[in-house]
Amino acid sequence: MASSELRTFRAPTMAQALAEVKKALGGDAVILHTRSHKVGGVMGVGAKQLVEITASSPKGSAGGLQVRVPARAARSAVGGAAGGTVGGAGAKVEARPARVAAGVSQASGAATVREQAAEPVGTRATATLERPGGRVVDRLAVRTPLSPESTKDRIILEDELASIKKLVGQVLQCSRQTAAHVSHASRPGASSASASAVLALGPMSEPLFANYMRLCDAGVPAELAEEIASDVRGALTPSQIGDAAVVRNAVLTRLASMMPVVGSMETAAPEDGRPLTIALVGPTGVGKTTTLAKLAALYKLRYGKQVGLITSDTYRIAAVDQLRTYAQIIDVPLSVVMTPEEMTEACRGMRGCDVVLIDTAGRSQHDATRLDELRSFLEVCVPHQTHLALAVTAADSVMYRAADRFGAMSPDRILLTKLDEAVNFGAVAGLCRRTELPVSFVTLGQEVPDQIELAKSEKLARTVLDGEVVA
Ligand SMILES: Nc1nc2c(ncn2[C@@H]2O[C@H](COP(=O)(O)OP(=O)(O)OP(=O)(O)O)[C@@H](O)[C@H]2O)c(=O)[nH]1
Ligand SMILES: [Mg+2]
Repeated sequence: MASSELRTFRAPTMAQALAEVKKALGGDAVILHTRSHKVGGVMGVGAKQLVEITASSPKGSAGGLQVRVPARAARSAVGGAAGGTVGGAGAKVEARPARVAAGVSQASGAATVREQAAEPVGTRATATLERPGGRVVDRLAVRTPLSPESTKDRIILEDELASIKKLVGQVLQCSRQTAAHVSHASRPGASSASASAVLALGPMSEPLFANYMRLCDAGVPAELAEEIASDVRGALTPSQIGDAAVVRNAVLTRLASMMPVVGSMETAAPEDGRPLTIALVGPTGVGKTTTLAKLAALYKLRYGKQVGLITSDTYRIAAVDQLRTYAQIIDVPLSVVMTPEEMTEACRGMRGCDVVLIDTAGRSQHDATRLDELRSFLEVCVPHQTHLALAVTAADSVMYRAADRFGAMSPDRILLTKLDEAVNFGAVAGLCRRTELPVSFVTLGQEVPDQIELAKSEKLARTVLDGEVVA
């Protein structure tokens, strides 16, 4: 190629320089060299970028650089065109979209600039540059500006942007979920097994994920939260799973189903002819005596039943006085027993009552001897109902341990106390799953005879999910 056929074009941008090339040498001009450098300024300050292209007309291009663009890169660079693009070693080529795309000049072995039909662009690609001998000399960054000229281009570009936005959103959500899972897994009490189970759940819709995290924050055991999320995801359609209200309802329903309740205050006389005999057991200070007084008042005042009270709590000095005061206020008889034999006797003495309520001494779940002793009292009075009273204010692990140890008393229901003081309620779901027992009552304050309610699954579920007692 004669040097007289070479021409050098300079412009502030590659696009402008290419335009100059095309204007002077036509669309089939061969690009032999490009470079960009800064000119002017003082010690680099105020210098301006200058792009320089050395090109020749097609007929004198045999010694030029051959440019090969991988098909995929070329497609993304020119919106589907299979041709290559232009440039020289280390060059950046900015071509006007849909107008200038590049192709490999197979015949000449040099890079050429060609006019192409309108092609949507807006992406970036790299091209491998080879000299005619096959040696790779550089990679070419191809960038096309986001300035679509036709409506069609704009629509395609908008579509592409929308799908990129969606993809980025999914990636962000995924990483948020992973981060949340990891932080959840690193909380005290979260087992590594449950952490890996959480991760196995995979991406969730935003509303489902929010509810799932709420359950975890509320203290619902991880495996139950996962079960709920997984069941809800399986039960809802793709459009429902994105609807916050639908997801919340589904989560509440599933959560409620995990917390069965007794549902009514039994008042019918038992078939064995004895008075309906109800015992309350549980750890110290959970509210057994107070709740017993509330129940006594309910049976007597609301249902007009003949009520008798028995207490075996003679360990705490004020315990008997406490119950005696309630008994006097409600106007019901009270028997105090110190041994199982006395318990048998007291039960016999209450045969004329409709309902006999038995208060027991609070026991530490760690005190096996005292627990055995308690059981010996219960064995002789054979309650029709044994409520395991647990304060929701206790740490989850304490409640679970208490539920395990008091299992020896054969409770047939759980009575939840101090909901008014609790800050989260998720352990209730764990308790129900662990014990497979329904909840009988919830208590919501110290006042006798008020502040006791029959437990309702839906209310419990909302209390758990929202973190506050539902009125
Ligand atoms: N905030 C609140 N306090 C309660 C509730 N129930 C009971 N209490 C209070 O809890 C404290 C202990 O109540 P008790 O009824 O004596 O508890 P207990 O389980 O009988 O205690 P022991 O017999 O010592 O094992 C008292 O101050 C009660 O007023 C409740 O639902 N909410
Ligand atoms: Mg007591």
